[in-house]
Amino acid sequence: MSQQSRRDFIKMSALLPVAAALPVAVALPAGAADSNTAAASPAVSKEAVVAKAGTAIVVSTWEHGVPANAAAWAILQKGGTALDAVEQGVRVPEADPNVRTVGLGGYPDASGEVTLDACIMDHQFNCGAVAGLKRIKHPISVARRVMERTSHVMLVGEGALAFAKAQGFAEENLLTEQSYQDWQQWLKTGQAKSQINLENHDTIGMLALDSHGNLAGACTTSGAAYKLPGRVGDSPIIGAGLYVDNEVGAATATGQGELMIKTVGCHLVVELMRQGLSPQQACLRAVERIAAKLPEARQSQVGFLALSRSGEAGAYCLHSGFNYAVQSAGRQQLLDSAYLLPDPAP
Ligand code: SD4
Repeated sequence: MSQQSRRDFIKMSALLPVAAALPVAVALPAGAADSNTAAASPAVSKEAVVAKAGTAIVVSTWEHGVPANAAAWAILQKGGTALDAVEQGVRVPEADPNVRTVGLGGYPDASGEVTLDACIMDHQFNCGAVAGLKRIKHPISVARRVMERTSHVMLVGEGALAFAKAQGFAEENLLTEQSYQDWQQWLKTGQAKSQINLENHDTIGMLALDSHGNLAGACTTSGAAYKLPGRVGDSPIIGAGLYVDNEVGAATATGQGELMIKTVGCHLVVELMRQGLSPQQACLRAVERIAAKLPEARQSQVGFLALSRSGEAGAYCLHSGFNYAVQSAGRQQLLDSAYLLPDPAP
């Protein structure tokens, strides 16, 4: 969604009295992989999104989750693993230069360098992560190699790049002409701080349950636009931007990563599900915790997305404007997340 259309969407949502309580569903035609289809008339859904028992489901953050889910679904419907599905799924926005917050074409840091954060986790607590990775288009696949070929969980910066190159990943320029122009414009405005706000936080987090009953998750981002060089958000941090416990469920997050790090947000969501809350209730409780404890919550966006081991999905966010894509057998949807707080004054 463009910044303008998201602003319009935020304004529009604020006028809908029921929006804070109910997810709004946009049913997509079977096989649709184009976020433009989200313009179809929305319908209101009171039902939890649940996959049929024993069948697969994949969920992911934002509109670019729709084509990402389609790639993941191609694996899941053939009986493939959730781990393969989430890796292949999030590679779609990583490779798309028009997705400005993930992979190629992502917003750079304040020095003009595109640096990427990603992590992946399977159903057996195996996990891998990279942070501050430059010049490699698919950080999620490097994260998987960290998980499978090293005894470590996370590699950062130059070490992560050296590892990626040793693993055969090609170096390439990730700063597209558009991202360069936008960075130049930002420099002219003389803003010293990184920019992350209600319109600028479209990390992809993806969670899948496969037909073998196993969960996996992936999260990948270019992080906060024009961040201080070296800044790492929640997205590559296990427990903050992603967590999977196959006995309970999985959660991923989008938004201002510092808030998820301070609350270990995704671990919190999974632990709340362990106590018996539904995915949506667990996401709500985590958002409420953030709103109660962190004063910056008033001006920041945070969205959690969760999937239980029985295939029920749910989400909650701080402010209006977060949506998520769901794909299960015969069903493809883009849902507006319920939200907690009124939008901050402009
Ligand atoms: C971060 N959570 O780096 C990420 C930013 C983002 O959707 O875009 N989230 O803080």
